[in-house]
Amino acid sequence: MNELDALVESARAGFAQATTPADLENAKARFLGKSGRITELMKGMAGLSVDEKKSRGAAINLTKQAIETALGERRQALLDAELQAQLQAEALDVTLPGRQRGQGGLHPVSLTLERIEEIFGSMGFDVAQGPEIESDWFNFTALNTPEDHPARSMHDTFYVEGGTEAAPNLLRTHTSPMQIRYAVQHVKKYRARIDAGQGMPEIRVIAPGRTYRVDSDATHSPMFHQCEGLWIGENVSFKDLKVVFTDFCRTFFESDDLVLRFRPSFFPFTEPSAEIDIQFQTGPLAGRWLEVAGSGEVHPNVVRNMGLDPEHYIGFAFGMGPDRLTMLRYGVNDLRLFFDGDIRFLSQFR
Ligand code: 2U9
Repeated sequence: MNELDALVESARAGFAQATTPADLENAKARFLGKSGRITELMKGMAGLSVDEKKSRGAAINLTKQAIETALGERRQALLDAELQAQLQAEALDVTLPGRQRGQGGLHPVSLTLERIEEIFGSMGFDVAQGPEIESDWFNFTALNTPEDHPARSMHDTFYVEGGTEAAPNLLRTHTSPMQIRYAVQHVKKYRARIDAGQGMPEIRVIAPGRTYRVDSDATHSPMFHQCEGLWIGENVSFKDLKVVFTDFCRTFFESDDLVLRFRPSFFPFTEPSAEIDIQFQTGPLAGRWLEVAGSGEVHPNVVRNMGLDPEHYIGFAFGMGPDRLTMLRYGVNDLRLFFDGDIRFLSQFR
């Protein structure tokens, strides 16, 4: 290989070693720059004859062109590599699923509460909401619950700071205290009319909401929901309770042939009292008696605590667990699923 061919080879090797455009410019300067190898060769022709200059000059020019071609190829190769790297770095996987805007939905128990409110609303019931931290008076005493009743023990009820020993504060164990509050307000509003013997509009209210008891297993959660109802007037009987609650259950479960059973029971705040069982005639739960609520005629002492004369005013009350109604409606067998917060479970109900 002659000296000029060797120079082209050495330039190719130099360019190949350059891995960045800056490297390549440095390599270019060594061969094609002002004091590079080609310039040196040109200067070396000074002592040659005219003919020798002609042929040597032509040979050097060819060499220079070959080096420039090699430089151009390497430049392009570096640009291609840079583009490839950039494409790879910014690669988009168009097969990935798009980012979805999370669609919210109501909790299944909230759906049940809305349903209950709508059905009782259509029967003229007001919806009352109020404090979850209650006084012992509203939660127990006003509801005719004796001082030594086991529900008042710390094993069953969460007591909280802020009260006194004589009047402790607690997390309400049912929503009945809200109905007492509602009834007391109502009676206050119509006091003059009541005292004048003109009567008052009937009290018709439901109280849905969170309640708390020291209890935790597959069918009990320390926080659970309740919805209680109250209808007080001058002539509201157990028959009215049966009609109202039967209508509610048939509408709620969308089952016209649903059968109800009122089983004698006891609650301090109602007398007489009854547990309410339902029986589906069709579907997966058909034939079994399922307990859904407690109920009864409001105890005279409780009517008196509303500020009314139990000789003139009477009515019924009931209490049910929307969590349990939701389980029955959707066929869910573990209450805790509702409160674990697993979105995969909860999003199935919207
Ligand atoms: C007032 C007077 C009486 C509400 C009632 C029940 C019977 C009852 C339970 C059902 C399942 C609670 O959710 S549960 O654990 N409730 O059995 N509740 S009568 O009685 C009242 C309410 C308000 C002023």
